[in-house]
Amino acid sequence: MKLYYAPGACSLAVHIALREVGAPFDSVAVDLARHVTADGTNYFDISPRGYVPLLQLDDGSRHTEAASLLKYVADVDPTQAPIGPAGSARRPISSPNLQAHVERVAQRPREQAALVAEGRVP
Ligand SMILES: N[C@@H](CCC(=O)N[C@@H](CS)C(=O)NCC(=O)O)C(=O)O
Repeated sequence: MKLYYAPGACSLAVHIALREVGAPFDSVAVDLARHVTADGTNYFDISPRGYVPLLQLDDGSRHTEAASLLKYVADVDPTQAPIGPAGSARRPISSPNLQAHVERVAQRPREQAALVAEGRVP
């Protein structure tokens, strides 16, 4: 897997989740001001909307939307899954609530980054 991310952006939630489950992955930093990767690739050639996070799977398919990626990562290794395997007692929250919770987690880094950008957090 390969995670396209930007420091301080909402990709941080997926980055943390990948490390938490111990998934092997490469990471590629994206300069969102210029939409280029560290090696100079035009990021719009990789992600037509130019957003991070983007997760490229080993089959080459590319996926976006932090909340969806978080659920994918949680299921990479069900024994490590922070939300437990689907259908198990470790995943006790009903699906609609789980979705809302995952979306809140995905949103949190974006809120923090906005506070820093506004100078409200050192
Ligand atoms: N709905 C997307 C939104 C992703 C998003 O807004 N990413 C921001 C960083 S937090 C971005 O890449 N912005 C690039 C841009 O505005 O060009 C998700 O939840 O993953």
